[in-house]
Amino acid sequence: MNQFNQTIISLITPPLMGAIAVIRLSGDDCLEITEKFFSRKIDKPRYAYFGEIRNGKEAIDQVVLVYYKGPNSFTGEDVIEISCHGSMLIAQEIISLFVSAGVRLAERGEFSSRAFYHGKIDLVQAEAINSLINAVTPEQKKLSLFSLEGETSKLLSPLLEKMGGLLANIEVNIDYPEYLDIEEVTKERIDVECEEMIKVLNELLDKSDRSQYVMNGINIALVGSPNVGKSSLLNALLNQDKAIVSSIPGTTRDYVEGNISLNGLPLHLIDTAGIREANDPLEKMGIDRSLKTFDEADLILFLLDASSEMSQEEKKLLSLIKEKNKKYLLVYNKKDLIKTYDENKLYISALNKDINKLKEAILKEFDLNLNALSPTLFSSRERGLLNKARDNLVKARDDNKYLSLDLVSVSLKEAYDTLKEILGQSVNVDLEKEIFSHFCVGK
Ligand SMILES: Nc1nc2c(ncn2[C@@H]2O[C@H](COP(=O)(O)OP(=O)(O)OP(=O)(O)O)[C@@H](O)[C@H]2O)c(=O)[nH]1
Ligand SMILES: [Mg+2]
Repeated sequence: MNQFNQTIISLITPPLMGAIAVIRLSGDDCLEITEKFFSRKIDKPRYAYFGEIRNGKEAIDQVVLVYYKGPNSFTGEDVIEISCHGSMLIAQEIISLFVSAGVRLAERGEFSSRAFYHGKIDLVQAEAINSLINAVTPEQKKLSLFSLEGETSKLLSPLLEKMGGLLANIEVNIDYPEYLDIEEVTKERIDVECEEMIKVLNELLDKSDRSQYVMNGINIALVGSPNVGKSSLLNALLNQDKAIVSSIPGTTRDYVEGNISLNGLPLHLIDTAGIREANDPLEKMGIDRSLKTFDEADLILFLLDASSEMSQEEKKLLSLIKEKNKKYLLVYNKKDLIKTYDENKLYISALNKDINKLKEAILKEFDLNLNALSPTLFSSRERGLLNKARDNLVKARDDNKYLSLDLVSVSLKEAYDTLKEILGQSVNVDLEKEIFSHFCVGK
């Protein structure tokens, strides 16, 4: 039996008291079942009906009800949305009434997965519903909306067309070598086309890498010797007295974290224990933790005291940072204590909250034009598949140098299928379950 035959129901607004709560039903018999409980006949789709939901003779609530006839609905099936008064008791009573009539409670993401199965949306759009719900910055919202509206999926169309065309031509060449009027697919053509497609995929991947900063934020570790002002800088950036500041070196032991939005870019800041040769076991543990933050950081702010020379220990720390191959900025704090400045250095005063130059430097380091965001494949699933498609194309291009057409076409086909998988056109069922299980109930 088709799993979609059964009508499902769920509250689609938060499970909290509010003015209105909305309950959604989706499935073939949702109209028939609703009419058992609704005080009026529902004869027109997309029309708001005001009436009562009744359990026998007893009224449960006055509601406004809209019927969407499939396929012109979110899921592609018949859908009914009931807006009742926002008491969870009322919502529960209505839902129980429908469940007693054979309707099943929807699972997480089940409305969206039905929309996907009925071809209303592709998998990129389905994932975007979730990221749109979770968006907290305008930039995250914008990227999610591009995907939901299908703009992001369109990025793949020219690639799929080109790859499909090349594959079809190769197949004809292999299958019908005797026909002279068939255009021959030369090694040169395969090489040129693969190169072009690899370039496009690399650009998509590069854009996708950068979108991670917008979607997931940037991890920034504040590191340096004790007493250089790391905790003061954290407080200045957060505009809050979060970390303890003192003139005693070794004040911070455990790391202290905080989040800010810098011109729409989410920053996750980690203030760490000052790094030095320490005897105190607690301080040593703190220092070990500081060193671990290096690995998670997208950017390391290496703080120095502008009023003193770089110490041997700091020089060692700097080479350690360089070894990690991470983005880093040398930040000279306590600018207020010096009189002459080197124009190539970045000076701040955490104490005086004189940190604008640092903010500018951080934005420059990531070079994200947040005002000109464009559609991007940003989820980890999409990024993984993009990478796989690119690797397969690289293999096809390399195989083309030594191997026969039929072997080259194997990797090319793999790349083609992988791109289709991004859209959900050749996806396996478990993967979809994995995607939709991250959704909230009611979506
Ligand atoms: N003059 C001046 N003093 C500062 C500045 N920033 C911090 N300080 C002082 O430097 C001392 C140490 O500051 P913290 O922020 O605790 O330094 P830290 O790097 O977190 O130190 P540890 O936690 O011990 O590693 C405090 O007395 C601060 O007031 C600054 O810009 N100018
Ligand atoms: Mg500190």
